[in-house]
Amino acid sequence: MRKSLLFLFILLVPDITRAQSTTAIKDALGRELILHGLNTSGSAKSDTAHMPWIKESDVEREHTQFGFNTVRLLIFWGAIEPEEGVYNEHYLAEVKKRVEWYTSRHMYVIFDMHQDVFGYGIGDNGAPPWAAAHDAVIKHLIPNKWPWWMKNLEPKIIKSYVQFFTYKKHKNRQQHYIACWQKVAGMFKDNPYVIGYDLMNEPHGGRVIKTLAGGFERRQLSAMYKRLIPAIRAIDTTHYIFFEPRSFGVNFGMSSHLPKVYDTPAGHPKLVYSAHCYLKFVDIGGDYKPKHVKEMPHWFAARDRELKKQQCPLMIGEFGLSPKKKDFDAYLHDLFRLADERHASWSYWSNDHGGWSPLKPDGAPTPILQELLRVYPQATAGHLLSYSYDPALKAFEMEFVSDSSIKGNTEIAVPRSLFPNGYKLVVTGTTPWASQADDRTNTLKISVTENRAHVVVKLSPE
Ligand code: 9MR
Repeated sequence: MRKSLLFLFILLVPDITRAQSTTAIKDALGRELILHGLNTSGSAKSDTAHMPWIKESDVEREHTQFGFNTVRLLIFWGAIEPEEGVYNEHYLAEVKKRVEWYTSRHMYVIFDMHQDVFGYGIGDNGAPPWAAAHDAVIKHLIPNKWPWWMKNLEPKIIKSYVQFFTYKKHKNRQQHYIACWQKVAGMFKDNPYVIGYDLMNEPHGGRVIKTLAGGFERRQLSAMYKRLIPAIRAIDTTHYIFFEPRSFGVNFGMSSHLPKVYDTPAGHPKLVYSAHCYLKFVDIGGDYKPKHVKEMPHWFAARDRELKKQQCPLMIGEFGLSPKKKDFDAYLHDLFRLADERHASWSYWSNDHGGWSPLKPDGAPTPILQELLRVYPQATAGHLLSYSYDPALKAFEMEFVSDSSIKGNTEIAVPRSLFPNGYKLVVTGTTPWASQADDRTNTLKISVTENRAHVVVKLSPE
């Protein structure tokens, strides 16, 4: 009896994983997309103009050398609406300029309405000072040398979050937040490479116990999304909406309590579930220890359960660690392997100068960059069944079912520096097929004429 139960379980498990892959982010041609890129950038939080450090040439480098097709671009409510009801048009124009550095190269932009510790003037960054529960810059009770997140325990920060999420009493705050998003959506709705809007970075409910126990996600966060999503849809019906669970605990691998999020109009959801992966306490300086090796699959298993409810693709909107930590490379390998199995997109935290960044202040790579350079299917003209990349062997494999009604090629990112002596390409399962390497963008285009062919693509060093 036991044996037969086990057999049944083994039979069912692959089906569960396969069910996840039926939902995908798609481009205008109908190709299934996988997004890889950087969070750009942490430094913008404290920059006086709220701008990332990058120049256009840095974007060009990401596009042509690193194989990234996406950026998660930080923007801030406090920068957009520094005074109640007054938008900073200059800031928005500067954002637009940077957006176009990416989108003119056909890289995708995800706007991340960032916040940490509620907002400017009170905690760290995000909301404008006028939206906080306390309107003066406060003297922090938590010492600066403590992990930054601990400031969330300060009473005035808690009160600010609680007021923001208590809609009935403080409608004004959310109404302005919603209007701020509508302003952004109005500016970018016609840019096809702005792929979506990440509604709120790492939502937090203020009261830690209530947040952990689920009340915050079940009621306030879910209700906020129910107001915000239709408001964005009134302006823009085409771009994806990226929504996050609460950050506290979920980032470590605990389960989220967020009820199913619905898009409008019903029946054509364009939603992406965007969770952050920071195993405890790797992100605040710990090494990648054997216990974490077990925790990583737990983090993904929690997301699998949530995706069964949410029924949409997964994005790992943030993950990152110091390259000085022991086994940082194993951490990233494990994360990428599990992400690829689920066809999850990702953006690394963060694109800055030094620290956890893939780049040093002089632009030279840190050891992180080497790990982020991967072969992956940026766009699949059909249904992607599986893909994997082994960084030790530099071996890539993907399987997909072709769809000849899609007027576009399958495109694979092949960062040039991975294959100094070139690579071998083997395509099986269909004839005829053709390939074309774009040396400028480091992408390999594969075209298949047959419909519903089960195509296998393998790539390895020459
Ligand atoms: O890495 C960032 C750290 O240097 C800052 O002090 C802190 C507060 O601004 O933010 C850290 O970045 C976090 C990001 O904003 C949200 N997700 C977790 C990131 C790492 O802790």
